[in-house]
Amino acid sequence: MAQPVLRIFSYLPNPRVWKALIAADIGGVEIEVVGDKPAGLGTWLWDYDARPLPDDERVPTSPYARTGKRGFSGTLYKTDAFLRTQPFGTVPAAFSPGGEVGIFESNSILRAAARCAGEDTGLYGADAYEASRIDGFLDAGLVFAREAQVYLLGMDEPEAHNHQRMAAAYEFYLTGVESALAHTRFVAGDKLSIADISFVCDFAQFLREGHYVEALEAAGLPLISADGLEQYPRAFGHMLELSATDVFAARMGTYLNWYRKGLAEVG
Ligand SMILES: N[C@@H](CCC(=O)N[C@@H](CS)C(=O)NCC(=O)O)C(=O)O
Repeated sequence: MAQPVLRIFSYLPNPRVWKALIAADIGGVEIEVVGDKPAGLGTWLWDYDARPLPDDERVPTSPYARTGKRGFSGTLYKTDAFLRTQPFGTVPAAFSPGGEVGIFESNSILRAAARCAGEDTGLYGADAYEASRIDGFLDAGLVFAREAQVYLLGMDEPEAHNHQRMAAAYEFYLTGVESALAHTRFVAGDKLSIADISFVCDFAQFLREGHYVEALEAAGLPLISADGLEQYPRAFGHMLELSATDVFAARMGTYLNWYRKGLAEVG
């Protein structure tokens, strides 16, 4: 088997990890994935050589003990080497073979996968201009995804303030993607690129707001994506179409089945 071009450590499954895996599959390169279910990652040593820690090493006096900052509450165990290579201390955390270079932010891990796969895939555009346009979509997507992260993490007790920010970010991002798709077959142009991959994975994750209808209702807040198919038909259609293709479905599995089922029921 070919040598992996990257190692990724993360909780699994994770749509942010799928981004790089889909690009790697298209490019015919290997990515090694190491991790555990979300609740399990608190018992792991976060490192290039990540591994589950035995109970007696998970103590407050451990030199690796750190307080979770985003999405994880309580203690996490991160090595100094992890924090040197991953300065924000987040997962997914990617590494060059051997662990010397840390790559963070799922969009940049996706870029790394596309770059390692080579230019022939066309995933990162044909020239500096196309690549930069693709970067623009990835940047806009990150702003959207960050808002979605705060919104979804707050679903225990949805707050009007977060909901308002999410609704504005959704409208801004979806309007842009919808507008782009009015002119080209794919998000950044006439070929599939990492802009499409990032969009599909982040957007599919955002749609999980639909799992919290009751919590939103209790807080008197509407589902932001409720009329999405009518409001942004190209963007929603693109996400649904691409996620059903073999290469996306191989990584995304049944993740969107609940959403497709809901659409079918509405008719
Ligand atoms: N925008 C980042 C988000 C990464 C992120 O925020 N990861 C969180 C988990 S969802 C994390 O690793 N938190 C570590 C901590 O709580 O210390 C990406 O796309 O990779």
